Amino acid sequence: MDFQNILFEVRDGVALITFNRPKALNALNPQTLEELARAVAAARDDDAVRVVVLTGAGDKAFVAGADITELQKMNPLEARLFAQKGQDVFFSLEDLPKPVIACVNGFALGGGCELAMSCDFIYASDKAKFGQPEINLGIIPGFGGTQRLARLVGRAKAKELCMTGEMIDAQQAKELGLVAKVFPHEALLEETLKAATAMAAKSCTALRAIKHVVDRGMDADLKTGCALEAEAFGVCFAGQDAKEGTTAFLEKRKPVFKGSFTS
Ligand code: CO8
Repeated sequence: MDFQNILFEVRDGVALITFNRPKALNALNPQTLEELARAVAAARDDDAVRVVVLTGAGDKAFVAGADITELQKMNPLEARLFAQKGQDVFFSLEDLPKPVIACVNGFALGGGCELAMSCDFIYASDKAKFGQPEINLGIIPGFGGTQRLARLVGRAKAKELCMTGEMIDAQQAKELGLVAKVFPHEALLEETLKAATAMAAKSCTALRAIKHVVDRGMDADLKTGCALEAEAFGVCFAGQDAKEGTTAFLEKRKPVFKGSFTS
């Protein structure tokens, strides 16, 4: 695949997408967003990809936001379309029927924080910093930040972070529920890939069902969410993985899951 601003590699069932503009702290320009959209589609369509990991090149940043050089030149219509493009790409990550882990190795600011929040969960380096500093540029988050941050950390804290532009460290982000785990900086990628590879060996039917039910259930009332869960629980039994998992337990052996994301 022909990419200039990202690296895309697949190993042991895991697609690793690396934002690769370290001189601009991996800021998202229109081309990078377009390449991300193509990489997500490639990960979706390849049965060999069972888990996706996003990270940033270099030692300093995951993604330091939308590219401010580009923002500075935009008229209202261009800004509206760029926001929509980013939101569409981030929704494609949420809609991917495979787990997506954000491996946040440094600054995750503005669009970078919004990108990480569109993943299923975030593993962060102890040097990572999170924030929505758009207020300092005279604008607001445009890639879903006002919405996803409020859903993850609560309305008041989200408003405080967006209104002050304050940066928080990985430990604070973990305490707020934004980050799932914090690792020493040097160990982050290895630990994330280890977790991703272990997840890649699990039932993809069950992984897809968990993602679907948690995401759709969060936007519904409890009874509707539980009804979705019961449906998806039943669907798990339509594939071979449920039989394999329960049988392997009773036979005291490791299960071998063969379900496919596309069937
Ligand atoms: N865009 C473009 N270039 C950037 C960005 C960025 N977001 N962030 C850093 N860079 C560049 C710097 O300009 C600098 O380039 P150069 O070496 O050519 O001068 C290089 O990266 C290194 O950065 P610094 O020298 O500033 O590094 P420091 O370690 O001193 O500071 C910071 C690191 C704190 C991360 C600092 O670079 C910073 O504050 N960056 C901007 C962070 C920010 O405001 N992000 C939000 C951007 S707005 C946004 O994301 C909106 C999303 C929704 C858009 C909706 C569409 C309209």
